Amino acid sequence: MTIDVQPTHGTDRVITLTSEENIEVDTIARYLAGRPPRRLDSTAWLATARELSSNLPVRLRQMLRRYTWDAGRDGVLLVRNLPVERDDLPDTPNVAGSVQRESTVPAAAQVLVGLQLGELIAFREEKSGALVQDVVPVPGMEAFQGNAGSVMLSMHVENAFHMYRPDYVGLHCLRNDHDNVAGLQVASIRNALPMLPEAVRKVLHEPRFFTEPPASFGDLRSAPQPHGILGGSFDDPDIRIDFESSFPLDGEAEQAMAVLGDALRSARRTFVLEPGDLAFVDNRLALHGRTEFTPRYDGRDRWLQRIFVHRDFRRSRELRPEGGHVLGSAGPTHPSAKGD
Ligand SMILES: O=C(O)CCC(=O)C(=O)O
Ligand SMILES: [Fe+2]
Repeated sequence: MTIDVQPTHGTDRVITLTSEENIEVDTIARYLAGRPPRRLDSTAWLATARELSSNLPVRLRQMLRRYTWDAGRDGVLLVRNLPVERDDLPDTPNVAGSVQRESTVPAAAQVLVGLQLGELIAFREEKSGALVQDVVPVPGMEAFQGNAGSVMLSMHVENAFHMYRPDYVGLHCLRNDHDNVAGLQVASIRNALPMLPEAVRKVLHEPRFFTEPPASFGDLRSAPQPHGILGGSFDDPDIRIDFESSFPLDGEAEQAMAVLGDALRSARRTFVLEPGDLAFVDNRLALHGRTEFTPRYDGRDRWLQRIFVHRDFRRSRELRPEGGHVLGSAGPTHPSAKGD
């Protein structure tokens, strides 16, 4: 994190690996990356990764454990100084839907850390169901409200429409943008809540909103269920909203959503990630987005790799055929569906 054009904020959950710890993680990740079948989505490879993840440095495991106990006020965990092969790093991909399938050292390191938080999951309709996905700017998609764009990406809970949305979103920076201005933005309901009048909070807890799934999610689109934006504890609620695809069902709900939007904007923090930074966002407590940046499409553009983690793998079993890691849809299958 550098303090450059965009303000960069701290989080109360952060660990910077020492150079010894960096070497330890590098050694495990390098070994793992070479294990057959060297495929990130393979059950056998993941089984090896799961076992090796308990050999991560103890200080890192303690921080991960602390984060799963309580994600802190910001809902963000920042793991810094992970091994990235700066000199050997290939060009940043620049095609839509780009994913990682083969085990590389940075992807292996990210999977190792993620597996200490829970289990990796993906959605069949999104990024072709890959467990490690590229977040890169794509030519012609600059204005797209998704991770292929480079304009300001509006704040959202990841897959807010989905009942089994990720508990954690892990974003691992391999390269930041040329100008070092692209920032991951995070706004937690814990920081926003004190700004909300009680009457507004009550409305936000009621099922007076719905969230539309993207077209690629097929049949889920037909009947989005009304839901509360806030849920669970009144004093320390979960949050479920995507400012691009969540809608109020009445005037009062609309007003409450606007007040919430203002509070979240004030609570928003920006993290300009550096290569080797892995940020986790607690997707139950916080929204995320991204500031604007200017891609050059010269192979040196911003490149994050993304994983989704479920803390309780069992919960989503009904949508995971054969107990695998990829969630299908609840209804009939849509073999032609493509995600982004
Ligand atoms: O580009 C970023 O920092 C975040 C993009 C994003 O929202 C995502 O990949 O889920
Ligand atoms: Fe996102």
